Amino acid sequence: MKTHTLSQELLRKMDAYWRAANYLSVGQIYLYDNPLLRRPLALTDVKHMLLGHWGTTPGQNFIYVHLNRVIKKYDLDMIYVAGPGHGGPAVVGNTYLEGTYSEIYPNISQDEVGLQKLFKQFSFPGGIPSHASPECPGSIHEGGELGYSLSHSFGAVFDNPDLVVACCVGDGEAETGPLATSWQSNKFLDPITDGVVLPILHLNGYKIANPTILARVEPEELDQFLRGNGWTPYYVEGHEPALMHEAMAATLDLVVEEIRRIQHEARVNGNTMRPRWPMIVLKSPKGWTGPKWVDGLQIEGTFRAHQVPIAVDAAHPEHLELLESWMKSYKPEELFDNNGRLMPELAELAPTGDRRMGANPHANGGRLLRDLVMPDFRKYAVNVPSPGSVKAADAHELGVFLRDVTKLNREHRNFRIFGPDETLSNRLNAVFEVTNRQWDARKQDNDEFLALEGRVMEMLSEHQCEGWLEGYLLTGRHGLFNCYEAFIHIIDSMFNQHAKWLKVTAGLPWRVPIASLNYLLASHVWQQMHNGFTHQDPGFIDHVVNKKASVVRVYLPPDANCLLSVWDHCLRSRNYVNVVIAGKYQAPQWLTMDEAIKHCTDGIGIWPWAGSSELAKDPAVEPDVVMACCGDVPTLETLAAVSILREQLPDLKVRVVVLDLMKLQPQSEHPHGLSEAAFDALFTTDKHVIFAYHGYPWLIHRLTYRRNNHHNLHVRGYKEEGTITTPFDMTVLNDLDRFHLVMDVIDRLPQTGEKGRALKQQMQAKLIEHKQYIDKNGQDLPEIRNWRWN
Ligand SMILES: Cc1ncc(C[n+]2csc(CCOP(=O)(O)OP(=O)(O)O)c2C)c(N)n1
Ligand SMILES: [Mg+2]
Repeated sequence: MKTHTLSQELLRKMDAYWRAANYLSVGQIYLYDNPLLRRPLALTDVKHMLLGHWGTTPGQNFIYVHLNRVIKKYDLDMIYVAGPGHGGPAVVGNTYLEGTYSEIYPNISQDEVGLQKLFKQFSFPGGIPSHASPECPGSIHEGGELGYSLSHSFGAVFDNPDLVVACCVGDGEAETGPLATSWQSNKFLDPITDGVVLPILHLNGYKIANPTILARVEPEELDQFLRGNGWTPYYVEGHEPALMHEAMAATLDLVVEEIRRIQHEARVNGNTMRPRWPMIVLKSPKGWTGPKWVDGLQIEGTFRAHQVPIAVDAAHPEHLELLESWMKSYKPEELFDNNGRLMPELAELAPTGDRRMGANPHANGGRLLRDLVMPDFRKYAVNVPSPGSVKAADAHELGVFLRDVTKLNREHRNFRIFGPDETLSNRLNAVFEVTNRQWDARKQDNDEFLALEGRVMEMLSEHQCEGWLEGYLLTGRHGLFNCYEAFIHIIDSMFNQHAKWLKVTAGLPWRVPIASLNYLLASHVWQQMHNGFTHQDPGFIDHVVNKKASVVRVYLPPDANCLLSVWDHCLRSRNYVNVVIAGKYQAPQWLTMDEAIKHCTDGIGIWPWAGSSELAKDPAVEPDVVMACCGDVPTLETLAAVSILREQLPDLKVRVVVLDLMKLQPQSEHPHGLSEAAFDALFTTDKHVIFAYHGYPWLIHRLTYRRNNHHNLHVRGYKEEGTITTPFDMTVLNDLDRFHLVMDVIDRLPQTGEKGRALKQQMQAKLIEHKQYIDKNGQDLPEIRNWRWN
């Protein structure tokens, strides 16, 4: 290792800066008052509840001060991602030292008063969380739930050729599934048009209570593992601060120069061989510089350093002294002036302006967000001369629209489509007329649509797709994730975290809104005939609606024109999670574009042409029954049921209501919710409502239990019956088919009398005929396949 990267003077100052960050970190975890220890530490200066994580923090402080040096030396555009986000004291402390914290929160000033508030607010009621939370400037990654740091980092650097994301990966975090596979993201990075991720594997040896795998395999195995994933690792190892500073500085210089060399090679010399990007393995003790032994147990360098290493309370008076001498070991009098402000000679080590990692606009992506150039979605309308007269594959029609969104924004490089492996099978094939899948591994004859640069990102890891997209959005760009409905559950938890992030940022005026996280679930539960039961699961909706109504939107457009209208809206929206579920097979089209726009704007409506003509003629006439539906397949079955009812029981007055899910909630719970009066006007207060729904039926009850007519609401939906079978049989297995819906009406309306009973028998016979036919022929009855609304 080359020595003397750092002059003695710089080394001394950097060490002091690091000590200042460590001092602030301990202060945040422990102190209620007496922030500069100007008087002997008393128990009343210590918080009652001691919360926070020390173990990871000194290592992250060390990384941060060294990143500051290279940012200045090389004028880097860099942000920091804290994989072990529980190192909140490090990122809060460092953004305070560099000045961004006080700029955003003037109340936390750079003086003794501000220091006291900084310490007190941490993990304190009414204060800030202990993680790299949205409140922390410079953060795009909370890191509360471990595993997504590299995915977020890669998402951030796509289409940001000058950006470097320094990503601290916890060695425990590295054991998670998402992180373990995210090392492979380097096969998707274009060295010309994308920036670069610098992973820093923080090999501090431990998790909460266990050693980590990567710290306990042979060094050679670790090296092989990282190289096997395509990285060139550089090692910084030890615990002696002076030696470690020099080693880290020398390594960072090497690594930055290597990154520049690779980029120059690709961008100037045109060498597009996939580079082996550099990374750093930082092997340092967990809880470095903290208490070595407490009550006869070793702390520093063990798992015991993970959280609060010394319990300071009335039961342990001697621990107070331990804490005081620990804090004093950082020599605060050398670090802060009389007013409690960082010494000027140290403050100047930090970069300035937007180069400070806490102030870098990429970490407040809304600041950089520009609207997409949008084609007029009306131009992509399916021509629908009369309801049900034509068929189309909804997702395919959307693909043509997305193709042009891709094309129109190609120059701005701010729109991408993410998905595990399904852009084609989800019928978005039109996008490949204008772009490719981005891919930087080897290519062979017969490969399709692979290129070094492309707007479509496909890796068979839902975690990566989600994490990349989140990172892309958080840094101010746009995109969507297309996925099988059943397998989107894989990222349930990541969705949770992103929705939480959005909820919190909405309350932070300095965080500028970002583009919405858009899901297209185009291979849905009713269209998995060939894949069967494992691929049939509409439960993501149930999961999503648990989240704040101000954040989540779920759309189940009944046809292609509605789907286009919905996507036009989603791609323009901000700070939401939009879940859109759509079919990908040929299906009847119901609404003209004008009708679709009106329907989608209202989110709910009576389809007068579908219901009894008496009702259409005179709005004052009350229906006998309301047939409601939500989703493309339920709408088809409902309309087919209504056509039977209208023919067989012509006196029955049937109203058809088609709606979006969010409409069902009370207005007080969701901004899309219907008022009580509007709900009653559509669903009546006393008539039976037969409701055909795309997903698990109980959700409809959950959303409507307080509505007036709830006791008359009868919901059909997916009740976990599935297999490889015909499309129509899927609905039969779950009692959602037209014949069951007709029988439901008859069962609920005794006034249908003898005619009703006869029709019910006819329906039962139809179901038997259906079963016999598919068992023999392996496809649906011709009258089902060829059914048309008329
Ligand atoms: C997905 C997930 N599982 C479990 C936890 C609980 N947890 C918090 S910190 C931690 C250990 C992390 O170890 P490491 O990544 O090595 O971080 P460090 O040593 O830097 O603290 C665990 C298991 C979590 N936050 N996220
Ligand atoms: Mg660790």
